[in-house]
Amino acid sequence: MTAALPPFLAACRRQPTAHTPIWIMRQAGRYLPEYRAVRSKVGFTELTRSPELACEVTLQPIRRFALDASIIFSDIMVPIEGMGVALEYAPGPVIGEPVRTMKQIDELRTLVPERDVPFVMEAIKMTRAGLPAHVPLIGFAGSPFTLFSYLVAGKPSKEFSVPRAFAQAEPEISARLMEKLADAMIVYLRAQAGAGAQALMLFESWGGLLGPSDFARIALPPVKRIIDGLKDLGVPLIYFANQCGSNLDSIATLNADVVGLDWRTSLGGARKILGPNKAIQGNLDPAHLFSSPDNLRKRVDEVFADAGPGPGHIFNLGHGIWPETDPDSVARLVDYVHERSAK
Ligand code: 1CP
Repeated sequence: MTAALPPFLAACRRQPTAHTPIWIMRQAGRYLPEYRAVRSKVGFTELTRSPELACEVTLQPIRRFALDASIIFSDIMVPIEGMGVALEYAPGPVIGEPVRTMKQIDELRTLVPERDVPFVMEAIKMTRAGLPAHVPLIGFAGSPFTLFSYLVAGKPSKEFSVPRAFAQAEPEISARLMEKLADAMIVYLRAQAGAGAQALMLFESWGGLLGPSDFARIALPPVKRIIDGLKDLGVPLIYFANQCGSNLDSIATLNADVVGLDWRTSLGGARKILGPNKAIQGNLDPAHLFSSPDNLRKRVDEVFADAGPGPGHIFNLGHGIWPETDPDSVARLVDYVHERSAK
């Protein structure tokens, strides 16, 4: 007899669950005093390269809250450093030399995860061993367009006008870079699954900057390549589509199991476009964690009402938790989601 799937994995497969599972994007991070204590001793890069410390900060939110999933502590730029790109975190990624020529793309090292970023797989193994059985571990990577945005811009940006202009001016160079990134993320995510990651998530943090036709032409093909390149693993694939409410028609064509949505996008509306074969994840506004306990419950009720009664909803924020958030508010959120959805 096989044991019942943990609620998070069951929801990824749109199976009924005893309660709606919840986890929180950036759940390991600066809003937790215990994370800040670790960070006061080591830099961010060192933290990502130490399996012991990455494991420790990954487990911190799991010890504190009744979360239904864990996400390995790392950053979307870690494999990019593994491909030979020098960068610093300040706190967002700043690239020594932005990548804008075919020559630079050709010179990017072909990622061999076990050689170039072995500490990520070590951290996954240690964390899996330290997690309770009912809390699955999520591995992740950045989407090619999001990674391309940082590589071409060279630093974080609100509008990413430089990479967006570059994608128009240099479509062949752009497509080649994103294709190379897609191939690297396929081997990277496969290695994470091999080390014990039970679901894999792609962060499309900046694809929402593109209008529907550019999104379909530029951002979508390399994502499709990744998802099709992982499907045989049999682990749930989550595509976080930040601010992509206008791009759901093309996202519906992906073979992803779960689509993550931000708070500007209606979960119910998205379900209609995405169809019955995809679960949804989201989408409380991180600002709502600053409201009174009563109002927070009302906002959570609204998310549930929007998502509808069917299975296949994973509760989450619509984007990463803010560093100023009170951890007690997170505890109230997690407990209320469980209580309200208990069957
Ligand atoms: O000072 C610090 O501690 C560094 C801040 C920080 C942290 C905590 C960075 C730099 N990265 C992280 C961890 C991180 N990054 C996680 C941890 C796992 C968890 O969720 O608990 C994850 C999943 C990421 C992924 C990531 N990095 C994304 C995609 C998710 C999203 O929020 O859209 C993006 C866009 C990045 C780039 C990045 N790295 C760091 C920062 C501050 C940023 C954002 C920069 C920007 O705004 O453009």
